[in-house]
Formats: sequence, structure tokens, C-alpha cells
Amino acid sequence: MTRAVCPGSFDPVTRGHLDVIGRAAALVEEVVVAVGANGSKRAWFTAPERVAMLEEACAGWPNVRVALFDGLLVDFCTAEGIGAVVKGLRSAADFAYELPMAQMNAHLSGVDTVFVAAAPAWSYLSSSLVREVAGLGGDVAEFLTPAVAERVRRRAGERGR
Ligand code: COD
Repeated sequence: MTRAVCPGSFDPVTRGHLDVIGRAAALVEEVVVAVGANGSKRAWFTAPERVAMLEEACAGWPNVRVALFDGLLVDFCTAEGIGAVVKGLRSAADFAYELPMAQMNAHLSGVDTVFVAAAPAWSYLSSSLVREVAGLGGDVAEFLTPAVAERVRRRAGERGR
């Protein structure tokens, strides 16, 4: 069975992430979306909240499952018996950031990284920009599923208090 891991922080999951996950799901038989539990101190959502949003957003893909991981990504891949990671590339800046990680992961464990080009429509989109715009009162609904947009709207309100 061909399987791949799509890792990330997903704080929150955006339509850019979902584009990459959906395309990975069309390429391999099973995709495991791996949510890094070691979120940054600036995270808006807890790891279980990020998992719940992803499970809802990915419910239409029967070959996609969501899991939490802690520690090294390659250890998660080894434990799952998966040898390939799929990541989205939005820009040369992403490439510069991702290449050494891909090389380190290959060196540490033989896990290979496959990059897919971001959809032009979402190539400027990131979770951090969504948080910034929403936190300052902007409308981010078009970048998110309706359920995620509602959670972001509520969290922005809670953080503003
Ligand atoms: N379009 C396409 N792709 C996108 C978009 C978009 N609009 N937005 C994000 N992406 C891609 C990113 O390029 C990235 O590949 C992926 O989606 C996840 O993005 P984020 O921002 O949710 O997550 P990151 O980049 O913060 O996640 C980092 C990981 C958790 C994957 C990373 O830190 C990690 O592997 N941590 C585990 C510790 C480890 O193994 N460290 C050693 C590394 S060598």
C-alpha cells in the first residue's frame, strides 16, 4: 500500500493545507495528516482542537486520517511504517526552509519528502496570516472551511477580551 504523511502545525488548517492533503490523497492509497503536538507558545488552538478541525475538514476523503505526533517527524513516520512525507511549497522562501529539513529527515531515517507546488490561489496563504488578520478584526472566511472559520471567529473574540 502506498502511504504518505502530510505534517504540519495546522493552527488552523487552511484551504492551502487542504489543497495539498487532497492532492496527496489522489496520489497515494492512504494519507496520514500528522499534527505536531509541540505547538508554539503563540498557537491559537490546542493540539486536540487542531486535530478536531482537520478531522472535520478531511471527512470527505475516506483515505485520509488525522493523528497527533510529538517529537521527531521521522520517528512518527517510522512508527507508522511510512517512508514518504508530502509538503506544499508556496515560494522560494518555503523551499529554503524545507530543503534542509527534508535532507535531515532523509539522513536520519531514509524518509523522503515529496513537494507539491501550492495552488496559485492559495500561494500567499498561511495559518499565521489568518491568525493575524482575524486577530485584527479582518474577514478570513474565504481561506477556511465554514466550521474552521467559525472557530477562528470565536477564538479571535475570546483573545480580544
Ligand atoms: N499552500 C500550500 N502548502 C501550504 C500552505 C499553502 N497555502 N500553507 C502551508 N503549507 C504547507 C507548508 O509549506 C508546510 O509544508 C505544511 O503545509 C504545514 O504548514 P504549517 O505552517 O501548518 O506547519 P509547519 O511548517 O509549522 O510544520 C512544521 C512541522 C510540524 C511539520 C515541523 O516543525 C516538524 O516536522 N516538526 C517535528 C520536529 C522535527 O522532526 N524536527 C526536525 C526537522 S528536520
